[in-house]
Amino acid sequence: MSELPPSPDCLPGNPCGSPRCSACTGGRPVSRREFLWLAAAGGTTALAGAGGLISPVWSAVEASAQARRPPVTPRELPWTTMRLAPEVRPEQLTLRAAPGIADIGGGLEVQGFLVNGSLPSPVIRARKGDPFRVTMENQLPDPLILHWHGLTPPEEADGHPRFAVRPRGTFDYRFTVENRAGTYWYHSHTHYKVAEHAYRGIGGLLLVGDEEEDALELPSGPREIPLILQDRRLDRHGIPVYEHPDTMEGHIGTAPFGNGIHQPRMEVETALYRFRILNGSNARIFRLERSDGRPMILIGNDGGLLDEARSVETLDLGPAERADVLMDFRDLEVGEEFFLRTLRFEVPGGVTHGRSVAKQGEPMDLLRIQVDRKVDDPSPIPTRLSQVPLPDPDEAVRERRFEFTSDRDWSSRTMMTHRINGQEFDMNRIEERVPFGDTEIWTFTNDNGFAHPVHLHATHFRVLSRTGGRDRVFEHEAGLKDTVLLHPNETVKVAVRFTAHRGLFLLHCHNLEHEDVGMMINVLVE
Ligand SMILES: [Cu+2]
Repeated sequence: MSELPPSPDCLPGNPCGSPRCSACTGGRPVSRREFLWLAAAGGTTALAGAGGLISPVWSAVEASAQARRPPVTPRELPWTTMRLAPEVRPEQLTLRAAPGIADIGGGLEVQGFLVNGSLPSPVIRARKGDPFRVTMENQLPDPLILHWHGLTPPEEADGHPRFAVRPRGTFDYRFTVENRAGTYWYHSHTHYKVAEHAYRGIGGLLLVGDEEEDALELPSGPREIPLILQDRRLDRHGIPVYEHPDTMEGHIGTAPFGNGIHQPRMEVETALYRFRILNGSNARIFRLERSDGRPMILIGNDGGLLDEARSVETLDLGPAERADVLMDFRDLEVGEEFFLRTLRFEVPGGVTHGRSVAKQGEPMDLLRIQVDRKVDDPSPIPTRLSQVPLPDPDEAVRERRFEFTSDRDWSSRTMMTHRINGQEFDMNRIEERVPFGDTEIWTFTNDNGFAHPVHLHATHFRVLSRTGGRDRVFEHEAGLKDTVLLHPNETVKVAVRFTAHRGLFLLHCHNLEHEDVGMMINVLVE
């Protein structure tokens, strides 16, 4: 293979992460195809490399091993008991990201990118006020930096892509957890690689508790279920693949995954459960409901606990959004089963890529829930939950507008541009300067055919209004949010105030293919 030059954007200590950059790939061209999930052939990882770096390649051995596996249709594969990720504390913690073999259910083991060997990545359980002392070791073939999504650490610990460390590098995170009780998470923020890293398995929940939450005596232990919902595409052997990433809609899969298990199932008692749900998909929006027709009791979202519990029939969750939900199984009988599923919905004004094998808004059963044991559970369902520190729009001193636009661009490598205010992400350019402590009104608009989950680092915002499109603010958008779903033709207004730290942070689309293509800008809080 021919040698590639280093990318001019790739600077020492500031790797660009491009698959076309020699410094980031070990000097050999790396095609998208080489980043497929790989079938595990006899436990070998089949990693080859150049320049001292490892890069996964689809070796002849693996290709033939895969060819021997009989083709399957996803429906032939069983529903497999879902595992829960191991829990770790954020003190003296090492998170090692490396290629590894993971069981994805149905008798299949595949190679993914794992944190501490686990799919999904470990659940980090922290308390407000905890010291957060985490060392990330990067044993991936790519540069890597982790972002603590929803936490508000200082700039140097926020996981800006300019801090990505090269393969075999490490990064130390040191800060104090200042956030309210809530369902947060962590994922790769390596520019150009966010989508692929998430798809291959880098990503875990980060659950913060505090005294206000303790007083509610919410379901815990085996009745608190961290749940990462994702979709992936399977090849004809049932292996997840990340092929032809769709830079228009983003990569939408055809198969449901819960905590890394394809077609997950779980057994429950006749009790009250708490589900900490993350939509960890690259691009798929879920409209969640219980197939048994019973409501879910929403107690929290991106910004932590809500002011009071809300009974909801359905929940729209875009990529990166979270829902903290109580599910009451106490009036079910042993033997009953139902699904947590996503309903069919239309994205008004939405465009579907003609070549897509999967479409946004198609229905899918996500998690099969079976009642296997009768117990007595007197747990109360709390109504009042929390004092939410909301920014007051009447105190706003300034307004800003952010236009999310998408266009075809045949001259670009990705064929598409996704931009904010006409800008494609440049690591070294500051688009917005925001005074620390000021309340502002930010307006997000989207006049093209794709949904954009809009995510802001370093603070949470309050959703004030949505006009056009779905034309309302939903129950699950009460309280504080760090990600808000912007459908085509929608205008969403939020109240924002940065009170945690000054520094350089990000505003971006959390459709991961859109983000990688450059739908991201730098925001300097000063
Ligand atoms: Cu987007």
